[in-house]
Amino acid sequence: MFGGEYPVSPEQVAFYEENGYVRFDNVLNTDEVAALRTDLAEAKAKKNVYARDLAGGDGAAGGDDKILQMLNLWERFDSVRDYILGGRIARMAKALTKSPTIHLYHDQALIKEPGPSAPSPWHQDQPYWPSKEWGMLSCWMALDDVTIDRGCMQFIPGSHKWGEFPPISFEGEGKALKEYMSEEQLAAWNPVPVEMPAGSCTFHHGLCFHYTNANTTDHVRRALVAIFIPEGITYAADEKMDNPFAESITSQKGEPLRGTRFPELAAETATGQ
Ligand SMILES: O=C(O)CCC(=O)C(=O)O
Repeated sequence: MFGGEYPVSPEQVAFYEENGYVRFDNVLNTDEVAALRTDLAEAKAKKNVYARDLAGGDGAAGGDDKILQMLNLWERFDSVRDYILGGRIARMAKALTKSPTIHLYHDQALIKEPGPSAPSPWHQDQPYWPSKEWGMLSCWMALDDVTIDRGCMQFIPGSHKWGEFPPISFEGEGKALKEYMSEEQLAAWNPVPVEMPAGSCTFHHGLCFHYTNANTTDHVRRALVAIFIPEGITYAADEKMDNPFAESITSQKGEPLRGTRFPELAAETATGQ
């Protein structure tokens, strides 16, 4: 499980470059999805991972979370480790970014249970990351069939070309992303929801605006996100907000972003492929 290649076409690379996101179907088979679901359930039950309610609730991993976030499951759970270190999605990130190498920044499970659930507000990821340059990207893997009502990803195509905006609070405080946008950008506001079956994924650029609805269905919505660092990304240190991995960062400001918890996942082969 979790080995092998998923081919990325030149058209998909061009779509990603133009729109800031791209979708891939059936990247994981049903056994792989089942194994990852088992790890997420165990992580949630054990509560020994970095876990919090992104929407600001105080019941992290207690069952009442509106958006349960659990970080770096690859360090503790076998299937997530095989999924991440197996490199299938990292090599897809390498193809999309045309980078000679890909390092992991971190993974995160994002779970919206039926019942209490909140939207993930429109935001960019880049403001939360400790990198100076733009170009880091995420793979959002659906571990359930996702629809708009169940909290599938939605994107504003081309918004990754609009630069970096301030971080947005997931707790419903502070300004919404739209309040920072120009008239021209507001006129181009055209959200694209990406409904897809479990085992399919989207990749999105760290500047691409994205959003998910609250889960208003009777079924859980589980996603496993992996965040990647291509070449040419340096550590911004005090220029960015705090991050949960600051202590593991081994770079000095301005050096390539590297850390003890950021393994290399994909690299050039001897033949340059
Ligand atoms: O799954 C969600 O609700 C939000 C996902 C997200 O913001 C991300 O993967 O960057």
